[in-house]
Amino acid sequence: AQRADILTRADFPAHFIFGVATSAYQIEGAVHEGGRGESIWDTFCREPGRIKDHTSGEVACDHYHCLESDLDLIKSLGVDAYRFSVAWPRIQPSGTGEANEAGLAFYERLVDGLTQRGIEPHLTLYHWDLPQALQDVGGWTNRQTAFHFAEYARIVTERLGNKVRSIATLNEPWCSSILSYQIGEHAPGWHNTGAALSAAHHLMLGHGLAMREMRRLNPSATLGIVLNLGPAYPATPADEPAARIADGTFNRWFLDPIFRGEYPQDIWAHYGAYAPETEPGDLEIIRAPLDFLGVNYYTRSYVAKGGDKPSGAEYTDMGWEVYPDGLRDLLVRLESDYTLPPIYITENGAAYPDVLGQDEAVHDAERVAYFDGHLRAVLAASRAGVDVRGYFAWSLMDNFEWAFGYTKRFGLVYVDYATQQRVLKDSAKWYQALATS
Ligand code: GBH
Repeated sequence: AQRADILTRADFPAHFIFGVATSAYQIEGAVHEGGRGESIWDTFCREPGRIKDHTSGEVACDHYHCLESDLDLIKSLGVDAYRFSVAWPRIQPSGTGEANEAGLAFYERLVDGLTQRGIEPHLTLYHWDLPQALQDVGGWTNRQTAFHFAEYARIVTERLGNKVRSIATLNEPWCSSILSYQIGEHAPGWHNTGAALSAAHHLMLGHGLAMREMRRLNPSATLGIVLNLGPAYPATPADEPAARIADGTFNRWFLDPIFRGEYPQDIWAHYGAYAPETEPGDLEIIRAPLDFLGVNYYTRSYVAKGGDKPSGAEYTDMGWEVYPDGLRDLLVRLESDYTLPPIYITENGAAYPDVLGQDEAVHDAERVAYFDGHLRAVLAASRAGVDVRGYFAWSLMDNFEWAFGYTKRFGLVYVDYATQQRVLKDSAKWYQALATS
């Protein structure tokens, strides 16, 4: 539960920023407007059995049309920063060629609207909505996609580079490779380990190429990447080897190329014939120096042979264990194992089965406790010497939760999808009190 001693800004390092985050496909809707092309998520959502409630992001939170009032909503929370993503198919409807002016203009309105309200814009280039036309020629398994991504990054940076506080290349490349091409839970829904590792390599190559392009164009920009990370804990000493593999495939497979310019040898051997084809020079490109690392943390992995669960654990509506100490341990370990730039927690949050009460309120005490616990874990890491500069709650509002459709609610703000009414949950009020303390 939430502690009695209330967190305030004074507990955090000077200039620490509090923000909220979203992504394009999860909130925008308006998929046929402004010249937007199709993305792999439009296709995926039409395939039977892919999305739990058979929905899609076609309307979502209708943010595309509610932009001005959503900007006011963000402002009302008193936060310093807003993290959003740009939909590649709004900028290049078929993934290559001429920029689509209406797409650029939409994000320029968003960025200007934030700045006018005194909120820092933090832009993510790729939060999973690959143009379908690129998927038609193999998606991220096609090496050319990395070069197309760098071109897209150039277009966005030319227009918005001077107006945003930071640019992240990719959100969670583990999800857009392993979860998408091996586990098949996300678009394009493949079940092919070799393809997934080739996709992961091309995502990282695309990240490196985009970094190079954006640096050239805008040497003063603040550039980085967002990784989903989580420590793996062995249940018993006998589970240690399996935990090393879990850590290696989830964390080190991405961290090592980006921060050391090499793949982890134990996991390369573990993948055997599935290991990706690389070209000379790729890892030099991938290890481009970064200005920040974005860390998305939701839960830990608990590695036990019989699949046992940790005793006394609590779980969110996703079935993910609530384990704030994992965030502290992760940050401390990152700082000791790698030479890192400043860190931002770019996502952290929890789904709970919220209900809008007769009192027009949502009493989500569990979510408040989740945020409180994880912010304290950030503080513990910061006191242990980790350079954490900010925290973005996931998410600003309830939205399209990928394969779970609208069945899971992660928002600080409740969305009534029938009316598009937004209602501040108790957690939003709690976060607002912290941000304005
Ligand atoms: C983020 O992904 C996304 O960036 C965001 O768009 C999304 O809405 C949000 O999380 C909530 O899902 O799957 O049981 O093995 C987070 C994806 C979640 C993947 C935790 C790994 C580990 C637990 N990660 N998951 S499990």
